[in-house]
Amino acid sequence: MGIMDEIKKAGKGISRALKDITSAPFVQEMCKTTANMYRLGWDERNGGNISYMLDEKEVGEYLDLKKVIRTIPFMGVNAADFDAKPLAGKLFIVTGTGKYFKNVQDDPEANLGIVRIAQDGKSAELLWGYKDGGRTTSEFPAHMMSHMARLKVDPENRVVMHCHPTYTLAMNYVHELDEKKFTHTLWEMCTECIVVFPDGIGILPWMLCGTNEIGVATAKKMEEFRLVVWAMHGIYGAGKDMDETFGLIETVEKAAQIYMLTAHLPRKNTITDEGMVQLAELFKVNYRKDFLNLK
Ligand code: 2HA
Ligand code: ZN
Repeated sequence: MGIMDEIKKAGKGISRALKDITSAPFVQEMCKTTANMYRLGWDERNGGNISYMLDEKEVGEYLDLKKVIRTIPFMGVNAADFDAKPLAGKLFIVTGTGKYFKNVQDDPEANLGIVRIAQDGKSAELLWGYKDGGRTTSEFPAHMMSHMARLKVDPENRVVMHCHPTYTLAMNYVHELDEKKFTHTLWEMCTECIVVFPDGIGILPWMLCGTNEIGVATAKKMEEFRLVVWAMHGIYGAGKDMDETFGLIETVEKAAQIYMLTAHLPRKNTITDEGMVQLAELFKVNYRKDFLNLK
């Protein structure tokens, strides 16, 4: 066999060795999570988006990382205002703009994409997915800025998730949108709330979504909170993996549901602030003491 044949054979060997991407744990996790979120009614139509930072070595088992399908410019931002350079070279699996969570599981390659942030921090290189010409979520700037903000305070952060959970949204219309009061009300609704989100909930006033401005404002809150409510729109969560991030939003939504089921009824009982301190101490969580009303 000549040298060229050997090279060709080796090349084929490499491509044959790549595993089936649709069976990759990170694709499966995206499918299962979007399906769960849809089932829970948090992501009607094209509502919601997820971005999940991936390990390059792991993705390399499934994709040829040198093969860029196309370059995707960031939407909703002026190139001059937005710079994702701190994430240059990082890989993300991201839900597509205009795509329905309902459909992800049946066709992940059309509804999801794997992108690498370009060296200039101004665009994303598509490595897989968006097979019908799709692009990253319209909230990609908010996601990338949130990743940058969370990584500064928690190097293990990997996931940013946005959705429209029903009771959390309902609560936005009837409860004061004050971070301390909103968090405190939710902490009172389920015993485990202060343990699950001891850092509380940040709140942004209603703002135009899909813009650089809401991305900047979200990221600023993310320096302090893993959960940020977008008033009268939805919620952002961030965490080290899909379960943690989903669990944060799920716990807020459960508490908001209890609130909405009881807010119009005379309150007979409550979890006390002293009780919450005992919980936080037992589970050794660093909680927002200024969000309690301690004597
Ligand atoms: O992707 O939820 O905020 C649709 C949205 C925008
Ligand atoms: Zn939304």
